[in-house]
Amino acid sequence: MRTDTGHVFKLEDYRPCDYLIPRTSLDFRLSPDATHVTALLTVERREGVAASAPLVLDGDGLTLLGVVVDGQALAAGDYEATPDRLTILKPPAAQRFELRLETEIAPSRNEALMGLYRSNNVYCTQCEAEGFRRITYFLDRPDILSVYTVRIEAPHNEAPLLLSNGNPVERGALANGRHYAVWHDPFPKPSYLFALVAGALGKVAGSFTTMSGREVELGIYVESGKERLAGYAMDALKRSMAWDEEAFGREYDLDVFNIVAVSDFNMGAMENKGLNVFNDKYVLADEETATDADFANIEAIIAHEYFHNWTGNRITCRDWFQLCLKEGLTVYRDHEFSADQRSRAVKRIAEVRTLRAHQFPEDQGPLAHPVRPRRYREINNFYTATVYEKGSEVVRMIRTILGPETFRAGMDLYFERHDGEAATIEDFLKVFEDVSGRDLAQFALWYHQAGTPNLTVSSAHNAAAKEFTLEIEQSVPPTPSESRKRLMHIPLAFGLVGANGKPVGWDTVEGATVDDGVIHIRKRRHTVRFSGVSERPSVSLNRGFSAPITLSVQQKADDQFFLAAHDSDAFSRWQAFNTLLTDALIAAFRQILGGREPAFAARLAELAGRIAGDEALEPAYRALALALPGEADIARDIGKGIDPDAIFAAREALARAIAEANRKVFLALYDSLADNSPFSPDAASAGRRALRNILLDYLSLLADGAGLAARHFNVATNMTDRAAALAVLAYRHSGTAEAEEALAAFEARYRGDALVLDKWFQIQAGVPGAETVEKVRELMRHPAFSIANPNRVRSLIGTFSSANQTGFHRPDGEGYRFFAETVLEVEKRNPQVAARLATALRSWRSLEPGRQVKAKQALLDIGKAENLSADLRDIVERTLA
Ligand code: 0A1
Ligand code: ZN
Repeated sequence: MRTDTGHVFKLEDYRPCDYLIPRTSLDFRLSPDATHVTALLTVERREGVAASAPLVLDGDGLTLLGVVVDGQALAAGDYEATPDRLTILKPPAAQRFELRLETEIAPSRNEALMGLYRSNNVYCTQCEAEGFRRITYFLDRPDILSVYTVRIEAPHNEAPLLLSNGNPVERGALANGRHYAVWHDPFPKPSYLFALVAGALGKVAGSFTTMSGREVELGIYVESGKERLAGYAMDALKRSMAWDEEAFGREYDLDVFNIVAVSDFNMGAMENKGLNVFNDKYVLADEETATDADFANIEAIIAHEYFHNWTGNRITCRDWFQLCLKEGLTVYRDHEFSADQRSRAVKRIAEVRTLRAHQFPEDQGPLAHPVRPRRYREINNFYTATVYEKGSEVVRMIRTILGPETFRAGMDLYFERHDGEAATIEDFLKVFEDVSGRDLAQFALWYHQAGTPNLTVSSAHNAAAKEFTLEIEQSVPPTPSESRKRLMHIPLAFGLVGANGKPVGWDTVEGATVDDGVIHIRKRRHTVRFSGVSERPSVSLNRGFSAPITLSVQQKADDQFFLAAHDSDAFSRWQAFNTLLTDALIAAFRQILGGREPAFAARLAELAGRIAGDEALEPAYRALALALPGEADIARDIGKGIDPDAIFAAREALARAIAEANRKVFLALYDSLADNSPFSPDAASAGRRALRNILLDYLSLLADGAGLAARHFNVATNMTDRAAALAVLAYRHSGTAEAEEALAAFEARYRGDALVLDKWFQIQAGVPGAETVEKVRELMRHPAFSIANPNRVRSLIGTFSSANQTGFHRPDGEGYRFFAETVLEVEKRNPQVAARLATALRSWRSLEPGRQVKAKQALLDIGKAENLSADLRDIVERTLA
């Protein structure tokens, strides 16, 4: 485990390396406890660098067996080796030389799951961000691009399959039942994209003909016997390949494209060139084992990793500060893909919900950082919602500002100008400036400045003068180490809506540039005057969520109700209803804290009923509208003095009020949505299931709710319905015979399938209330649970600490104590997963004082542990700062 050196990496310290490595040949003799790695590196001194400059290579926990330079073994005084660094003190005078390194590593003992490790008897690698240095010494940084040739040797019976990046070149049998394979990747790549997989796996084969007519062989490798579960992933891959050609003109470039699913993986998946490695959760699916949400995630992640081939691999990042260059852009691309494959409006609402749930709290708390950070201690901790999701929103805003054609021209220029390079955010912005002739300097603050901007908006209508006015003021809140903020360029899409629901036009507008339905906010204050507006319109703001901001709108509830029923922009219509729900929940929270019964306006529940039954709206949209803001969303909008029990009570009360007011409509709709047709994971069918399942959630609050949910569970023919019913039983009817029976039946049915059992862990970890912490402790002793497996840890401990507000934030602090102890237990094996878990306490300062003290103590307790990893120390110290 890498302990903290305290070193802070700074963007302004970037310097190109003195040396390059244009060619890398690797030879692996695989063995679980002693894998022998020989690296033959062609090293080139950069023009102008003195011959005396030492060559300093990165390592991490390596055992060096030998160093040879240009065929000569180095004498002891010619180099210095530690497990974490190899320095060639006096490299040869020639500009180019060959360095041969031998190292030995133990994949079976690698529990951090970085570098070369074993998962389920399969050898696999994870090198992003700095895992390659756990395999051999190297210039392990993304601006060192090298052409790799890889030879892998292993016993045939243990590892019949030998895969690496690029195209297969050669394979053959050796003595003693051993065999080998050679792979060559002609595209220069950084070390973080290196991959190797070896083992016994089942294969699903496919093929794709590219736009220029080349045949690409596709392979998805999974645990033997699970091939049937990879069909959806294969289909998603082919659709992704076709979409990238059509939407961005990007063609695949190798003869083969392989995906391997492994069961121990720190993140979702990894875009290694020509050999993507996936967490098996994002590959394996059928109706029996996967929910509709799982299918949608698989489609999105398969696409995401594939799209990295151009945005990340062909054009990579100069340094890790530029991570959003590949991640923000690739998330944007996968969002667009899913929007095209499914319903655009529904997809957009789901994206915004995710952004608000994960990125907003990050941006508003102690871990806030710019989309392109300027400092880091541990890069693993910067694979964040800000870099990914806000990074994607920034790309979307560029498209909004420039328009679709100019945006596409900019992307074309980006691919043309930077192919084969390690680029920066400045390079990316420059292509859009060049194609549009615009200055994006103020816009660039979206990359450089942390914090969620807020717009305060008020409106006035002067009937006599036929003038409608918007007063808009921007502010960007202070964030850690950035107390003063500069004014941003915010593209605010909007519409004026008349009493008949139709758009209201105007004659002239002054006070801001208004262009194609977008007000360009650039100053602190804008008074935007629309002339020729005779009737007072309702104003629909941030349509399509054109900018990742918060809005404080002085708007009458009548206007919100009107927009929730009539806004022609589907996103804003959803937003209007969601704002009404949030406002009602916050009011109820305050009533509860004041010792009163919460009360809700009857028209809110009525509107919920009307939306539920509105056949003009897609079922998936209706389901999203009916989903009440989550407890954490409500907490975020309240801001401080959070008592999660009061929020929970407010939310339950509103759910009950809506259910009671709409019992008949909901029941009739619930019955009419019952579906006996064969299962299909398509978006329309999934939308109908989503609507029916949210209706079940409401109906379960009424008489015989447990019975209804139990019947739903028992007759379910797919995992979406089964898991939804189980969650309803566990959350709302915990401890009843119905809930206990369903939980037991689920466990019995899926006992042998850890991935499915994760849902069972997850549902139980999410059960609201004080008892859950004990239940989670008990489940950690379940035979299917393993603290070494990231999926198990995330399902049980991650769900408890980041999604169970009342359980985790138990007033006596027991949730926090369990959390501190468990994070440290996970950290012993896997610091990266532990650090991610630890972010669950990032909003501790918004809690009410009693819980705040206890949460802080838990963080201090983690911080006191000896030999804390760099990963965990970084999170704990920033959270407490
Ligand atoms: N680049 C991957 C994410 C990823 C990052 C780090 C990892 O290390 C454990 C693994 C994966 C992506 O964006 O999909
Ligand atoms: Zn990515």
